[in-house]
Amino acid sequence: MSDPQATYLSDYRPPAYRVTHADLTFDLDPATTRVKARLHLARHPEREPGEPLVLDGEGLSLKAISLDGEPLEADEYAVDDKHLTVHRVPEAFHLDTEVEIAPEANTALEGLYLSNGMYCTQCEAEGFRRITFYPDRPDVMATFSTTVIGGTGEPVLLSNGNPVERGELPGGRHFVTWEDPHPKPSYLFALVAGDLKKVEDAFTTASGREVTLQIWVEEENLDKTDHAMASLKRAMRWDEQAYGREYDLDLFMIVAVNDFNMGAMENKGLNIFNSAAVLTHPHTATDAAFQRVESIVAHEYFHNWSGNRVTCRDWFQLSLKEGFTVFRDQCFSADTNSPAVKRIEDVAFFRTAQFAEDAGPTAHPVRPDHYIEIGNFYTLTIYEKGAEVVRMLANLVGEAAFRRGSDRYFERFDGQAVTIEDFVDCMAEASGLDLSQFMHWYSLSGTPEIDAFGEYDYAKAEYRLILRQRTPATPDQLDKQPLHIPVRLGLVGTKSGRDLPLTLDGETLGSDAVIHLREAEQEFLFTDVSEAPVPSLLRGFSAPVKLRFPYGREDLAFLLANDSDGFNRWDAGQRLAMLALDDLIAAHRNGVEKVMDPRVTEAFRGLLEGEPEDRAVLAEMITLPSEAYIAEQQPLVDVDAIHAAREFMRRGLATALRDDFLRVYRENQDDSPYAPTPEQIARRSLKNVALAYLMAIEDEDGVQLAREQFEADHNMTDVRHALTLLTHSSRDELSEPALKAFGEKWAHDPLVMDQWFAIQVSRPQPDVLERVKFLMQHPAFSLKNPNKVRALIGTFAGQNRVNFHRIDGAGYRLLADTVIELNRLNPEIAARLITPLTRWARFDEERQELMKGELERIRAEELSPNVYEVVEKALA
Ligand code: B3K
Ligand code: ZN
Repeated sequence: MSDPQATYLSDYRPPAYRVTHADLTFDLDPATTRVKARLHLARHPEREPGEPLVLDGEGLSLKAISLDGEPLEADEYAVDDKHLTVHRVPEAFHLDTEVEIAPEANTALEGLYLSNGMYCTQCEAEGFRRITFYPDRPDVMATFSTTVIGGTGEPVLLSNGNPVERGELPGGRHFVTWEDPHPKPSYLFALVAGDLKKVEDAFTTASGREVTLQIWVEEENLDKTDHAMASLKRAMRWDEQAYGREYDLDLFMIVAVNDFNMGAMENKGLNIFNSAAVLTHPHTATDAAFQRVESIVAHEYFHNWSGNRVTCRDWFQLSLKEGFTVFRDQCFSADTNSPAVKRIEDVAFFRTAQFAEDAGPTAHPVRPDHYIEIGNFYTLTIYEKGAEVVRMLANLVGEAAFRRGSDRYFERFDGQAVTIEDFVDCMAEASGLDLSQFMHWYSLSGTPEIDAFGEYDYAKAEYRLILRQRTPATPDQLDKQPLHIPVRLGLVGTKSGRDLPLTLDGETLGSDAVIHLREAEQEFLFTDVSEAPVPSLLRGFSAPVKLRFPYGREDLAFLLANDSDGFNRWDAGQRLAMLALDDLIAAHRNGVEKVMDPRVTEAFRGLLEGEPEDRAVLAEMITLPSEAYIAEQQPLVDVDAIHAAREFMRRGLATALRDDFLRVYRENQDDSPYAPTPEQIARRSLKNVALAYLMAIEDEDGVQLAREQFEADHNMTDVRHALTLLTHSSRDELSEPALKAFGEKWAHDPLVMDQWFAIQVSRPQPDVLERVKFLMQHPAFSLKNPNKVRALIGTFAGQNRVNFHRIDGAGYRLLADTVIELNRLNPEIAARLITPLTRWARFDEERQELMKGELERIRAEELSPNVYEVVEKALA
């Protein structure tokens, strides 16, 4: 398997043959499922006549093949481990093949597999070739008819489109035939068969079409579908209003499965979901899970237009559908919940995780120019940075032109497979803007940095702002050009505390404006600035860059108290905390006494004792930057010093503001029945942040409240938070009984057990590694289930920084052992799991050696292309 070949964007050619219609029949069986395919094919007009037909196919056992009804002789075709080649074919013809596959042996969860006895498929990106021989590329769009034959174990048989026929067959078998009238690429094919129950609802589209909505689950989960259904209906309405997009079939189905590599999949008319991304109940799911379900349901639904009706020409264009669809789901969630909190959460995550990806050995542009395994490119850069790039476009062209551009895009390219240029061209045409420099955002990897300097001239009433941009080299690109960067800003008057009117080059811009940085260095001179300002830069995180400005701590405290932009107020608080944390980290490393910066304490006091405003934003503002974010800001990551500094600050704040935290907790305690409303979620977040501070000093009232909150068992958000605080405390008599009670109560519910695993393995106590190993033997754990792997191993390696980076290397060893085992079972998940080891260059030499040693141990194995690609890059 070693030394797999790379695919290059520059090699793109249209397919030699197109499929106009595919007729499939599945005779299901765990060990030998028979797949018959009749493909109607025709030469692509841009390709020469006479080329052989080459179809993709992996792990298929070919049983029969004929062309236009004539069986082929052995010398008329060839099969290897990746392809079926028919040497001579006419201009237009149909090809019949029959293959056998074994769903029960499929642990990679790509193609057709079994999950909890239920048949399901995952075809994106290249899973369809594990089902039948096919030109498995997104620019081949065909209509599909699919007949599914099952037995008594599969009363429900589903596929894309509408059911058109069903009937009984001999031997207790039965079938359903589905027709999907919309041409689609093979990656959107889906099939589900099993003993499922449904919840049904209806939606009337803007033009009056009745759509049946179904959510299919295992019987015991029937009471966990309300929120997903309500979210789906909200998303359908929103897409009509925000983008003028209606649903286009009579039926829309969602199916929940337990074993799934990702969150969900947007198959046409039949979305398949990881059960964690669809099932909710106040007693089993937290607020965060409710919000995640809402956004994923919306995301997959939005793909119906951004992805399915208009799809990608090739996988290099993946962000065309993913970046745009993430942007769409972010806007939807912002409209449905608190927009400021949504932005804060998204950016906090982005700056931690995507910046780290950009700074590591797997850095790549939003549109990569080559890959070995496309499965490795479902990344934060493609998704989240792709969404930031679309957001910049939306801000550059303005709301109305953005809508005209998207209308144009959907109308012009409906039913086609297109490129990122096609999308940006529509925006350029709709706005009249020249977006050619902007296109660099798609080809540049790494995080651009802006160094900003400002000067106020009192006598001239001028403020001079200088912006310098550069993008540091990444392993894949050494030299980078300047980008077109929209910088939203305001100048906040130090006397008035208000945004000052902005006049730039004689033009009045209002008090909040976007300036365009295009040069490596550019000067902006604001005139008529009536008082000395503090600049509020990059408001709303208007571009995915690192911005440095020599703010003093007083400036930051001032912005935290006065900035009119909620996002930048929060950011000012984070920056202030970061400056103080830097001192504490240095003190820890130098072995000198740590001293709490009173400006941080006073700023937090001001927030807690000020006017009670948006509680959700307040909860974010009094949360310290995460250890992972702090690490991102350091030249060399010292995990122990970061942990010690952050804990010191948490305890310092808790000690100084104990009464405020207690009061805030009590004021926001609420016994009304659970609802995932923004108002309730805000109260719970604020109350729980306050409780976390009290527990940081193991305050007796705090301990008591945490216990009561756990025992009250009011809703999973509160229970889980209390359990986490008890489990992470230093007192075993608090943690052990609660963990035991929770584990016993929820032993039957796999999604709750995932939380139970995650809480335990994120404990700061040094014995946690032994606990991870112990829990890997727990009957509820299985390496074959991606949710379990993420909950236990993923959480430990990704979130328990002090213990994962133990200096004896035991954390690294455990991760590498797991990757080696998973490489055989599920390459996609194995490759993702390696991420923390790939970041070795950020640590001290001793840890670097240990981490590289583990990567080398992995490299010595027989590797899947997925793991091979990541390990090679990490060790390059
Ligand atoms: N498009 C899918 C991702 C599939 C990835 C498979 N390796 C989910 C989504 O982004 O909506
Ligand atoms: Zn998506």
